[in-house]
Amino acid sequence: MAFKEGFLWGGATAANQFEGGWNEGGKGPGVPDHIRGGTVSAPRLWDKEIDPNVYYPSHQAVDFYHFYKEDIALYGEMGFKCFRLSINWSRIYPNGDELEPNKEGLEFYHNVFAECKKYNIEPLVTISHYELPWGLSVKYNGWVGREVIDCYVRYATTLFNEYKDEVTLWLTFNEINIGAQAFGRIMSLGMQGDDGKPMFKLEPETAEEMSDRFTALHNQFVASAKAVVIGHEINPENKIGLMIAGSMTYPYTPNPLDIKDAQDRMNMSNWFCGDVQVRGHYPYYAKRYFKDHNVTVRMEEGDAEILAKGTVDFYSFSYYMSSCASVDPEALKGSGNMFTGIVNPYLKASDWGWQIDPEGLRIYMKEVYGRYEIPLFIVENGLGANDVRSEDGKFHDDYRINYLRDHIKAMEQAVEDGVDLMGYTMWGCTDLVSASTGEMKKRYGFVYVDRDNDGNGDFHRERKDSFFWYKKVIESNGADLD
Ligand code: BGP
Repeated sequence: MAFKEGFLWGGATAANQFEGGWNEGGKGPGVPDHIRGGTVSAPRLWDKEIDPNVYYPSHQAVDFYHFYKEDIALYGEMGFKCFRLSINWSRIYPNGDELEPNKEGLEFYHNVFAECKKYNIEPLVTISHYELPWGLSVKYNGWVGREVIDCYVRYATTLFNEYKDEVTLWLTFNEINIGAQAFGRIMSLGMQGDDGKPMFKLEPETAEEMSDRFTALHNQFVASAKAVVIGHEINPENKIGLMIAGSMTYPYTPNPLDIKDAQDRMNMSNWFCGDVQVRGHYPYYAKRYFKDHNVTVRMEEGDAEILAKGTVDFYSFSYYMSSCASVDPEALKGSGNMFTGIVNPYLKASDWGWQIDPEGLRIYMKEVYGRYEIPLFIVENGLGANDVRSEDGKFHDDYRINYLRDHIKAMEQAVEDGVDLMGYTMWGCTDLVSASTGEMKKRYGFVYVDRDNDGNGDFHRERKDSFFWYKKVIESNGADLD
């Protein structure tokens, strides 16, 4: 048996894509509440003012806020050991900088954790998953403002104290390395955008803009490190992890220049944040990168000590796809999980153009484990697909089962190779809103939700074929993948 006893099988979600109830229970607006839906070809737009006549996917999302009992019961039925969710920061601190939390918001998650307990499901909580309170975005240009560190620390401390008896597994930030890329400015760093313009900045950044962005990311590093220290003080049982958008970038050819290009990309888009958060200091290659791009990161005295003290307990990551790097300007570009790269001729792509690469998961796990030697946790993996109801009225998502089976097999091999893996939470276990495109049509779930791209549907839930398959996988602790 490859997977150890107590292996944490489950599913993963994020409040802004799942929860809805955007202005209920005292919740304030968050950055995602200002972002419209889109598609691959029509990027999501960022609005300074919320337009009451426009549909914003996060406002209702798939209404976990009202369906949480039903959703968690379905997870119980599948036998989940673990449920990854994020807490919506502006549900707890509506504007982000209040001194006292919103009691009704705290109560909501007590109720959620009580449901989890009924089915022996362990919650894994992301403290911040692309959900900065709008108030902090406006006042400080998001994480660019050093003040946001204190707001985050107050928020995280509230959570550690409040849920001390309910939660011991935490992630400080979702996919923190998205902030190391220009497209992470709004979504990950909560910075202000250009009114009515795409949330993913398409034009190249100036050196000044890059300096702001890397300062914002630095502030997240400091905030995370502080939270790790406090979280351990409040409850020594707490296990607090980082979370990286995991990516494998292969050299497109054996041309040493392609190899160096792939290495540079892996360094700044993947390893950089992990190096800071696991090793407790900036890696050597960051200096050269900052110099080449005229970037000045505004750090303060004492930050280095904080980073060194607040290193994480485990390395969690999302993994969907891989890509290639090439210095050849003619090489064909593909689309992907916010990272784009060169198309790999050995791989097939999903309907959304993400290149499917289970073997890449095994390679990635071995690379990460060799580098850090701390436990890994796969907290996102899955296939976004357009599920169509069959004539018999059901959802026969064998393509999803195939994708998941191949990835679980690869993960099993990595464990056999000697990698220490804590668990696996499949992304979007209940259909939810896509982060990159804002679509509902791009579905990941074991559970179907009646909701479309324009906000129509009554939210009722249905089990897909993959639901019954995953139940068997969990029951057999990964031995039965048929
Ligand atoms: C990750 C995010 C998730 C999730 C997932 C799938 O980057 O952490 O929030 O959405 O990607 O991406 P998408 O929703 O764009 O298909």
